Amino acid sequence: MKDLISIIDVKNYVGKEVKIGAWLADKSGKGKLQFLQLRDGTAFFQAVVFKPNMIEKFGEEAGTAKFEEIKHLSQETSVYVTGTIKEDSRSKFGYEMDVTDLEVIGESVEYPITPKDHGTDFLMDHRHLWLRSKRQMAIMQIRNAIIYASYDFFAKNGFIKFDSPILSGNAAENTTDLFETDYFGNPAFLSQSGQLYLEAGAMALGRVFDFGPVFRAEKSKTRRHLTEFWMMDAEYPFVSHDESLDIQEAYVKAMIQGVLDNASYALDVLERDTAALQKYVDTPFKRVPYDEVIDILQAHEGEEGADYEHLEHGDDFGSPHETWISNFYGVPTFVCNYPASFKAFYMKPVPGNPERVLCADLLAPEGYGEIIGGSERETDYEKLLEKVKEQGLAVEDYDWYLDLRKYGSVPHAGFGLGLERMVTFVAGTEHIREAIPFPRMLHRIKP
Ligand code: ATP
Ligand code: AMO
Repeated sequence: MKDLISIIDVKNYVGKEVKIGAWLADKSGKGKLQFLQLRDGTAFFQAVVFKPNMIEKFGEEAGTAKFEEIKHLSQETSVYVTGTIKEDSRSKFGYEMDVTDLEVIGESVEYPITPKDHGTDFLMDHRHLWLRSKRQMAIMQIRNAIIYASYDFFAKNGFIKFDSPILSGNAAENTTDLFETDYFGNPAFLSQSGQLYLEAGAMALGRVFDFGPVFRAEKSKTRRHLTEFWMMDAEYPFVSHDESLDIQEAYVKAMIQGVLDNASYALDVLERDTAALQKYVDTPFKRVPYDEVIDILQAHEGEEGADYEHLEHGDDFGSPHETWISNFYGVPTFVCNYPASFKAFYMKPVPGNPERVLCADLLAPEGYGEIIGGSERETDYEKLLEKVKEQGLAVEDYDWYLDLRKYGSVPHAGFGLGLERMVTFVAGTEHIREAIPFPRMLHRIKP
């Protein structure tokens, strides 16, 4: 509607009378005063209704009736509120409104989510309403700032947006967590990653990126796993593994800076340590070979906080190892050159050490664990064919992918970043379920 302003912008209207479209998040008051907590998706703030002002404006009878109506408004009633903006140093937000008029748009029946504590299952069952809370609004604003910073980074660095398909005839990552569907009588799979298609894109268009939903039938109930999540995938030709890490580091820093610059209100709501975030932007990320990480894990085993299982060289990390490593370094850390034995078929071996591959996982600090997986890709047709066979994949499913190595194969690398893991880390929240509007997990597909 014309002439409405957003709550986040009220700082520009001090001393002026403005109109806001909002919902009533909470209300309190006594005697001649009512305090309304209003929200409009941009921010929350307080509007004050003073009965004598209502009477002065509307007359004794109508003014009293208006004040009584306001006093009895229920939570989540939608309203147009008109009033004068003033600075208020007592509130954290810094501004409030002296109400001169209020018009109800839509009434609200008894609202299930009251400003008291509810259990996680209850909140998840009411996700469509839970999203209206201040905390969820802040997390979604951070998600949005990350997405915009992402597009900005790719645009400024010469990447073309290249859309990979969601329905696919082959696995991209592994064959164990595929969602299968019926495609006119034949099996098809929901995409686990757009990577293989992006490699075709890179050979056609140069630097490419893709942002879309991916699906993994993860039977895990960790705080880091969803079955449907959004992945930022990028692929670039003529780039080595080390240069690829430079790109990833610059990308992650650009996203964090984008949130610091454009979502400061949300960070404030979540009480996120912004000095720590700024440090991650200003400090070089660490790059540590997998084998060195194993040595460090072994050396610290049994110490306080290091109660993870013993690992030998060649073993994969479990969640407790990842959490510990990610705390240990204090800044985002690339763990490089993992064993080929548990990594995907398309990764290129380390020259002179075929048991290790030119890959890296980026672990976020503060115990957040892996946020990016990336690698340099095998470019040789025969070696790639051998890997496909070795991992028990059907060669005929990958003929198109193998073709990419027949017609002008070049060194190339790329990575995939799980958006919701990035959001959880930057927002400083506990569980990945809050990082996406409607989370899909092992036991959750509704609402
Ligand atoms: P993620 O690994 O997080 O699923 P990814 O696709 O890179 O992403 P892997 O590299 O196979 O997966 O696993 C990395 C880490 O993810 C593991 O070390 C572990 O921390 C965690 N993880 C993966 N699957 C499970 C599971 N089913 N249960 C608990 N943790 C898991
Ligand atoms: P990978 O399998 O490591 O790599 O996945 C990339 C990133 O996706 C995120 N992620 C998840 N997020 C939420 N829920 C899950 N179940 C989940 N699984 C993974 C993580 C992870 O780092 N094709 C490669 C990328 C590439 O090399 O280009 C790939 O998919 O943040």
